[in-house]
Amino acid sequence: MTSNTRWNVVALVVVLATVIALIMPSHFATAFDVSRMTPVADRNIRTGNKMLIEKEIIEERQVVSENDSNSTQAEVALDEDMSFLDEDDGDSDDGVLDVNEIPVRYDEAQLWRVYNISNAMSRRNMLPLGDILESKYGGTIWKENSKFLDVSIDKKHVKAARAFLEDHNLNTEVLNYNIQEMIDNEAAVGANLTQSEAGQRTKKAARSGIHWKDYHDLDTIYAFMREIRGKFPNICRLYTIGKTAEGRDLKVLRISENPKNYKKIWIDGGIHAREWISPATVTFILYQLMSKWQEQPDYIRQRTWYVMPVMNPDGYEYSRQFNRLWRKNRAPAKRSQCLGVDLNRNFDIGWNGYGSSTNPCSDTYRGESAGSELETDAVVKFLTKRKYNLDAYLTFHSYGQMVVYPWAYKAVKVRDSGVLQRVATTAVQRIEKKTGEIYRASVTHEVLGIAGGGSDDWTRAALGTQYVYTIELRDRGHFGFVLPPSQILETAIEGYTVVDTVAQAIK
Ligand code: 0X9
Ligand code: ZN
Repeated sequence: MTSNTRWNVVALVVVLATVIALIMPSHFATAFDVSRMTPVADRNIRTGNKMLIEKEIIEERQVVSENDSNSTQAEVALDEDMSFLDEDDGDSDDGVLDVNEIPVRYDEAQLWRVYNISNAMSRRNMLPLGDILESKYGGTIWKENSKFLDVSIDKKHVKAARAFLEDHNLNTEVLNYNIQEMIDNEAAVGANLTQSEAGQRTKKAARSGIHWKDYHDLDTIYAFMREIRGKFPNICRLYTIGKTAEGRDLKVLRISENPKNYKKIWIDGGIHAREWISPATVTFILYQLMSKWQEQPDYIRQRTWYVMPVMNPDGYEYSRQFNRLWRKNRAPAKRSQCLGVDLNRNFDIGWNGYGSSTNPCSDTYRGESAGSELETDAVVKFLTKRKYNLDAYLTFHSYGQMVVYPWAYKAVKVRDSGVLQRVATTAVQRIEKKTGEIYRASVTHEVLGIAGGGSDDWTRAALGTQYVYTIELRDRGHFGFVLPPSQILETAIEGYTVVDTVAQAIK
């Protein structure tokens, strides 16, 4: 290029940029002037709560979503596989700035463990500690139990939050100094581990592309379920039991040689979006069940398995694309700009009680009413129809390394808690032999505190299922939700050990 032509190109770019800036001044200002945002907007960006920045944008958006709903109607009529391939992935292409689509970063945000929280919480006139750290210091609660609270604090609040905790004599340990670094490492390690055979992070190693060296997107997980159905058409059935608020399918795979007579075991994962090890473990369980089906013992083959790896697909995809620490689903609230309901507070058991929030901006928001969410409703209806012979309900979460059983909504044990404790103890002993990891077996309320609205308690109370367990997978707090991909396989083996033990316990 001659220097004359180069100058002509530069001049043309400058003129074009000026024209565009003149045509769309408000969009430029709102998109890039972060300093104009109020603290509330700031908080909503951090937590990924839905919020459009200007009124005119909200109006524009309403028109777009009307069009969207028309196309969704048409898509529902498609054949199951096609509708999956054609589904709306939630990406809007309308050029509107939506803070939900700005990836949330956690640069130099710290992860803390605060001890002796029950002392602080029992003081009169004091909000629960978690609420204060959330609302005043931009904290995100990772884990709360009777002994400690794990909370991440944004860089800009670290100093003030530390002073607050010191003022209240709350002993605090820093578990991690840079959460973003941990998230970046998780992605980089996954990419490296898959490099040798696949070339890149999500590249397919087999037809569905599934493996357990990295975490996968929803498409890959659903493709894997279809792949299993395709390989075992006589014993598998793939259900779409409902749709999410963003139009994604809710999928369950049934495996059975005799659905009418065999005892049933339900397994789910991904109720909480950020607990990525859960869907990874549940897909591994599927693989483990099916890879040597013919050689499986009777206590595996003579069961009907229902497996739902991702109960919260919208939240899961949101946590992959925009906010690694997102927990809830992505349903809009009626009277708030904040999005999302904690599905494990939305079931109709102790819904109105302790351990959940009525605030739509909270991470433990219980929803408008019990069973208000599409995901909850779909699972409740599906399971209720199949309650006969439903002997086990296993739901995978993270983190904490625990196998817990009802009740969680009240400080009481189920009448056969001795049996549940014994089977859980067997499972944790077998885990220790296999991988050396220590899991704890216990009734839920003793180790995790009281919380209503859980899927586990609901299944036990409403359907009378005997072996109801919530399994909190790895780790014990070092990486928390951001468990390195190098630990997926061993953790998944631990999950499978619980499944195998429970299947054996069923008579
Ligand atoms: O609080 C939860 O929903 C679960 N812990 S997590 O950190 N994965 O969110 C524990 C669920 C135990 N059961 C009930 N609370 N019903
Ligand atoms: Zn969870």
